[in-house]
Amino acid sequence: MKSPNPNPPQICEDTMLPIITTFAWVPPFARGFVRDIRARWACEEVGQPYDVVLIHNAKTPEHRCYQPFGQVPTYRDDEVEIFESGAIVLRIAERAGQLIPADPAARIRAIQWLVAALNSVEPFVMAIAVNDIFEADRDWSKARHAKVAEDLQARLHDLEAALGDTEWIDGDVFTVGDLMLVSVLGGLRGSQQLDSFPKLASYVERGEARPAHRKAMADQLALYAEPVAA
Ligand SMILES: N[C@@H](CCC(=O)N[C@@H](CS)C(=O)NCC(=O)O)C(=O)O
Repeated sequence: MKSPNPNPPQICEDTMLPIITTFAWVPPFARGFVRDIRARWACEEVGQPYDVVLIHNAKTPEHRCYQPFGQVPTYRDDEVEIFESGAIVLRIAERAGQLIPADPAARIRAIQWLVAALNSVEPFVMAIAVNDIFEADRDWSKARHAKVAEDLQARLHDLEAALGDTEWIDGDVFTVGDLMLVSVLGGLRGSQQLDSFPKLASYVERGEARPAHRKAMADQLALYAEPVAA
């Protein structure tokens, strides 16, 4: 295995469980939104236990060896160490042979939706979060809100049309595509952005009601309820 990191988190030899790396602490507004939720959720869906390694600072050279952009999550198992939540979810699914159809056409459609979630939907979700939360103190932020919201609404309109009346995005089977779409749309939790899209809103509700999502979310929230260890 090519390991660019001289000090990667070590798989615990007693358990040999995959490791998900995430932040030891995040501000209250970010709790429930940190992207390790995607890896946790995928593990819970396929019944894969995992260990969590907490980091206090992602911008160190050591962590950047592992995640070049100094972000979380990262993931490591007995064969790979990778970053990017999309790649991580795919790895967990492929390793388990679950959440990803065996039929080649259905398989690539599931991957297509995972990529669409990250590449065609998430930028619009992030744009409004960046404008309204991270850059709320800039003098242009309030003026820019309407345009960012308009762009997001247009994208949600198209996504709702693509979903139609199906239970999941490609029919009646829940795949990595749904996991990522629901997770990305979950970034709008607490806003009114889904109010005009009842089908999308129930789709997110269905996804987040899955026991695996509930467990993953509860575990992330429990982590941030704890005082930070030094
Ligand atoms: N495309 C990356 C995005 C990772 C990302 O934005 N992670 C956030 C936490 S949810 C982070 O580490 N933010 C800190 C930063 O960017 O400095 C992925 O999906 O894994």
